[in-house]
Amino acid sequence: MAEGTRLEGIEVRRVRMPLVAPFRTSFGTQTAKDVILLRAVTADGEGWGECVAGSDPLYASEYVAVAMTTLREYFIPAVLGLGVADPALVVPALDRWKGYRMSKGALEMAVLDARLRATGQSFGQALGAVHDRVPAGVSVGIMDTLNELVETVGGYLDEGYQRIKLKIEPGWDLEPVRLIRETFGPIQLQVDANAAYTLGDANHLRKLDAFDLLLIEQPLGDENVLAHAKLARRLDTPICLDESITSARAAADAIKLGACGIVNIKAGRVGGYLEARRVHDVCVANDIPVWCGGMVETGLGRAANAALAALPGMTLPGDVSASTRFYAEDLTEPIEIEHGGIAVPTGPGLGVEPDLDRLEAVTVHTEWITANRSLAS
Ligand code: OSB
Ligand code: MG
Repeated sequence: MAEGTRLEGIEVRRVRMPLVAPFRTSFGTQTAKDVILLRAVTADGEGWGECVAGSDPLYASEYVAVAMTTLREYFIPAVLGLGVADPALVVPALDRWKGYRMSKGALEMAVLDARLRATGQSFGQALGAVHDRVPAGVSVGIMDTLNELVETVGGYLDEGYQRIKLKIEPGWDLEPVRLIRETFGPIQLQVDANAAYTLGDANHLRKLDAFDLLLIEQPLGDENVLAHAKLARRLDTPICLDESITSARAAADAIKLGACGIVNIKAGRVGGYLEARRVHDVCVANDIPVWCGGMVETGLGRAANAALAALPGMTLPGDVSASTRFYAEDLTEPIEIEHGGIAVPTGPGLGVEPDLDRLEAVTVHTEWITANRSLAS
């Protein structure tokens, strides 16, 4: 017998959340976050999923407009066709369609949340969390000036953030890193290049070894796994992969090749929280430290990430930050930083609730899809 009750329909909601400040990375500048929210309605209650795809195909090929189409045309009908709200069946039911892991993961998250709310279990309990709070870390975008960077990082340290991640790109790397290290001393510091370099930059990247960084994240292209292994042999700073790790199998292969000493886990990138747990397990089995990445989530995804970040192998601080890092007003009660940490929610499912008025205010489109019909508004 399958685990779960009847799945009655899925509401697809596209929301647009303004950011408190532009977030610039090597692949572009974001001023608002387009989010697809999925509400799975079952005979035993409902659950929420958040799709982390970006507005444009810049971080990954998957992006909001195609994710909407793929969900509507393929994934939601297939999951509704299961008839049952069983989280373990969602991603397997979508296996014959390539890619679109963020959309698949969002559907699984909605069904998992519904299931857990019905059974009274939290995401943390379901995933195997072993901590009730996790250290807060923050990802800091590329700035127009070094002064602005120092001020921004200083502000985050004052708020209690335990670890700073600087976005870098050619032309914004050695100088900002040196300045932050000199200004703030022995803080936990790391960098993220979002695939902005090539193996030809190895001698340049080696200069980062002088700054005692925890890691350098995804210096080379997503598919350049072997090149990361070559680069790793030329750097003292450990290489952490983000974009390249799209599944537990990809993690196992990259580790075997020597392409990374550390892995960033994002549930959306690997196709859901259940696969994220498997990536974690592969890394732990290989003595590879892992940490929880972020995708500028609303409070819903942020709550799930806090649970994921509390797994035993998550030995480095994640991009787990407060709601205020990106949003003046979140969709849920604000996720807060307290004594440098974020509490892992303990209530059923995600343990946080969307504020329905706030949700309405930022919604740009809603569709309600059942097994035999679809209504758009
Ligand atoms: O590479 O980690 C990344 C945000 C959007 C897309 C990619 C990345 C990021 C971040 C993390 O750096 C942002 C966060 O804290 O949510
Ligand atoms: Mg990254």
